[in-house]
Amino acid sequence: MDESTNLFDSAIFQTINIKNLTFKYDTFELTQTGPNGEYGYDLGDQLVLRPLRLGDFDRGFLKILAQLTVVGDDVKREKFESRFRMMKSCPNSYYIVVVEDLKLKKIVGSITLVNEQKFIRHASSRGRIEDVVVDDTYRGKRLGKLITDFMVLLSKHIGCYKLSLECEDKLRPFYSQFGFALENNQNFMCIRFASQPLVKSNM
Ligand code: 16G
Repeated sequence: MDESTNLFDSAIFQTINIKNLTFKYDTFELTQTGPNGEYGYDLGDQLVLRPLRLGDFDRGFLKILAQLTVVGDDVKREKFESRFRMMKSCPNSYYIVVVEDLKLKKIVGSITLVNEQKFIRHASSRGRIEDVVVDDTYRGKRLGKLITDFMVLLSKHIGCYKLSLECEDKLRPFYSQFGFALENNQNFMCIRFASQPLVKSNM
């Protein structure tokens, strides 16, 4: 693996019909983004959408996650790379897609789709949207909408029987535009273990 290694095979982008996105975007075109002809999408303004790469540690990937929640000062290069390798070794399970500003060589948005393999529902899989974040200074460019729209389409494409996420009350209108809805008689329940830091810290 070198710094250009993708978390998942970008060839899957060739098989996705982006005409099936919920919304229309000014620029959203399949393009080759990596040194070995890996696929991604040109979003205009020198922004590209592509799989997370090992080298994104140096493009501020963790800094952007820290805009969402705690990352932790202990997550240095070695820990990042070992977690990347672990995720990559689980086929069809971790899809992390980032937006890179090519001018600045900086990650400005990220979204994760976890594809949880199941025995139920004919041994299909359940998708979870996680860690949706767009750099504060890139707000207003519809990047949050675009990456979420894309991941909903990707989850359908890989065969998830359902897709879920957790969000604050104020974000419900945002996610409902893609079809997310509260289900009757279902609750999101959670335990927080005190050994983990609970408060946000700046990296
Ligand atoms: C939000 C995220 C979730 C993330 C959590 C982190 C979305 C849709 N939801 O709920 O994926 O894991 O924040 O907060 O992005 P925590 O560190 O307090 O668990």
